[in-house]
Amino acid sequence: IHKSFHNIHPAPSQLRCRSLSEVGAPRWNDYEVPEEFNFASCVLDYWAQMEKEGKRGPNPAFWWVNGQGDEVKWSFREIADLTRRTANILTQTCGLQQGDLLALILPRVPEWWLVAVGCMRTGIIFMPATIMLKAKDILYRLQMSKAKGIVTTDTLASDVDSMASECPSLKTKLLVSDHSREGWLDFRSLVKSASPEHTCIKSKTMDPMVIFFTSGTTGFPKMAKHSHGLALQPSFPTSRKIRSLKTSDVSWCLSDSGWILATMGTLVEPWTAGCTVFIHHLPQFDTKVIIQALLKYPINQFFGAPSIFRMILQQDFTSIRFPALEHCCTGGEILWPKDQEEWKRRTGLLLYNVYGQSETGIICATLREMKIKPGFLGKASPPYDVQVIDDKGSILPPNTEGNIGIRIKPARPVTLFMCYEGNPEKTAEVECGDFFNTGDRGMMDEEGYICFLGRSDDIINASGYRIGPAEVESALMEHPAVAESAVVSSPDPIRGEVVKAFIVLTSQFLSHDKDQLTKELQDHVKSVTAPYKYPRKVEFVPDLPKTITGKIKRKELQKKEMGQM
Ligand code: BCO
Repeated sequence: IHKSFHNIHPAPSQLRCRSLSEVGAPRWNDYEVPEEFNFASCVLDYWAQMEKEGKRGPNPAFWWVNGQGDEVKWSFREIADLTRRTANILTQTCGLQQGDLLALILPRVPEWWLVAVGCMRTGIIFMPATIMLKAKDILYRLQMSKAKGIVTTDTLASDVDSMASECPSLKTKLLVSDHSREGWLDFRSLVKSASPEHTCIKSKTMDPMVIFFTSGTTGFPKMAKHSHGLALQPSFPTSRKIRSLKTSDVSWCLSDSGWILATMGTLVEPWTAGCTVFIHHLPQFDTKVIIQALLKYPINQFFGAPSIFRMILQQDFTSIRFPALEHCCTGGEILWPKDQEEWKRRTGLLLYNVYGQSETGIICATLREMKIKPGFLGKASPPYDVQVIDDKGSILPPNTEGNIGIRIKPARPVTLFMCYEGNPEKTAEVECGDFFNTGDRGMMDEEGYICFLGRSDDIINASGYRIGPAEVESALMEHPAVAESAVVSSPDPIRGEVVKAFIVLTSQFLSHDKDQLTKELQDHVKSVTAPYKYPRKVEFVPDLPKTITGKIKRKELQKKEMGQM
């Protein structure tokens, strides 16, 4: 196990000599791909062994708090033990097998990490999703994926029960709760009695590991399927320099457990470096709680969407010093130069930008050792060769606007998604010559720094959430007041963008109070789909601009919204 890890993994400096003397010259580099890789056995079990040998230091590997005095601290050895137990629950008690799909819909509770790693150990493909999902969203995911299992909490269990008959593939339901529920396996009891003996599968690097649902302009979310190779990304020498994490670091990445940012930023990346993952349960986003946590705990690495930094800066302080904080990193949506300036002025800290997607992990980054260029994402992060391309896939010269593309020919990077599961058309659609077209517009300067210039399609990125307009329009259409709607992005000083709905009312609602109706429609969207998608802005219009064939011209509304018309 250790040999295979060190062959691909640059161990922390104090361990490097030992690993070199053990295995000879390392053969890893930014592009090399081992035939077999499993994050659980190659990385976590390695750190558990280092702990056993007294070579890691006393910091916990996992540190969870909930703000009400509850705290969980686990070492790597404890995580290894608990995730092996989880692996046994998944295979023996639930009867799941390598290649089966499991929906993982939990808030930030410690069990999320156990189930994710338990899946890695068994080859069960996990599908993280936000706890904000509503019944219909879950039904769609279960039916699309033909998931054989689901892990969730009391909040969603009754929704799942009400639709289980429509999901014939669903065989097993695991509940993470302090109470039991009929028809559900009780994870917390099972983990206590499960055997800690388990042999991790020998996964091929290109075997599937995880699926993220990701929104598009049309239709409902697609399933971006990733191999175990995704978990190799933080092992690559350049990626390690993004945050330069070390074993003594305490890293807090504030992402909902449903996004790729959680899988990478709260699990794979920090644990590759052997550092402490700090998690605050934070069921409701609260800026004051974040500030208090940064003041109270020895968090020295902080990662969150730009909106989170902007929301912190909205608080009433002229200057603040977080005692332990050294490095701040942000990504997931646009970061404005003024955010970086303001953060530096008021906290004394630099704010580093990274850029990625559910399909890719991190594509570009401003490494900790690089100079920050305000307004730029940073440079391509290997294994990605990132270029700005035209619509035919030809590379454009520096300082020319085009599509941000990732080279996939002659070789597809191991960390890039494998495909949109069950959707070869959409998978083919995002290929453009020798490149994967991210759908983002950008420009590269002479030094290789890339800047983000917006989406080429209608996807909305509201405070780091990727939202397909069709999903919101379809939710609105369920309300009797809505005859037609068009949903676009609208600029917002804090959230970067917000969802705006242009609505044509049905005749019986024309005389209704507009403020009341706005609130009613917002609440309606929150109740039928994940609430982060609700239109924060609503405008009632007599009609919508359309093409001659009757297609709504979202672009026209969008341009108006951006003040370009
Ligand atoms: O704004 P409101 O208060 O009216 O509504 C909020 C919530 O109160 C509400 N809500 C939540 N759960 C609910 C509910 N309503 C009904 N029932 C429930 N169960 O829904 C609204 C949620 O909106 P929000 O999350 O946008 O707003 P909030 O709470 O102010 O949070 C702000 C942020 C910044 C914390 C949040 O937007 C956020 O976490 N953004 C980051 C997203 C992210 O991590 N993106 C990264 C994706 S991965 C990636 O891009 C790849 C690579 C780097």
